[in-house]
Amino acid sequence: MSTRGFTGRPPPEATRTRLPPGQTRTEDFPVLQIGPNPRIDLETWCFTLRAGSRPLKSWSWTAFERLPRTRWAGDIHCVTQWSKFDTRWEGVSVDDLLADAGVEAPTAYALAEGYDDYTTNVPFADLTGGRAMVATHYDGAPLSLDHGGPARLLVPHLYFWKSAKWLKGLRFTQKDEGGFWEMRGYHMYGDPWREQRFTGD
Ligand SMILES: Nc1nc2c(c(=O)[nH]1)N[C@H]1C(S)=C(S)[C@@H](COP(=O)(O)O)O[C@H]1N2
Ligand SMILES: [Mo]
Repeated sequence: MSTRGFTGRPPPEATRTRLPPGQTRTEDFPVLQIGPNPRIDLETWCFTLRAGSRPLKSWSWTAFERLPRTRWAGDIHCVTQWSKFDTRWEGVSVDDLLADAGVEAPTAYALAEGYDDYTTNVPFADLTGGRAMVATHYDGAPLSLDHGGPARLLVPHLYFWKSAKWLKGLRFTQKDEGGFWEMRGYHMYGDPWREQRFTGD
């Protein structure tokens, strides 16, 4: 049986235990972003790890494609109150990126940066230990431009604004520096289970 559409009935127990507080399940995959889609050419696409302004390592698309692959399936939660269950992703784990770069995290914080100049901060511990990837595939197909292709950050245990689309790089920062939404009132961490939507939550 499908659960399409809002019926006005409370969600079944199985759905309820998977829904963080204040969230509603959606079957769609809404597209949310601050501006138009950037133009990205795989020939010039480049992903860079930086410590402050110092580049640690860059990968071209060809080099990136040779990295070990990781799969993850599970639920994602947007601060605008939709959750989507059983999403399937594939990409390169941040652990494998660090290993390939031959570096250890020089600081405890990171800023993810998109090709549209969007930024969002995530503690580095939340990006490692298999908890985050640079996703290139969704549901078995290359990630669409609308959803952040060719590569986006995926940090599914935090609200989805932390999953920066059109990822250009990760920058280690000395302090926990707020990104685009964090500077505009969103929570610095963004745990959906603790309903950390806004500053002070
Ligand atoms: N580069 C970039 N990444 C971004 C955004 C953005 O504006 N630019 N918006 C964020 C927000 S607020 C959300 S809710 C999700 C939406 O991802 P989706 O469009 O794939 O659902 O992307 C996040 N990542
Ligand atoms: Mo969002």
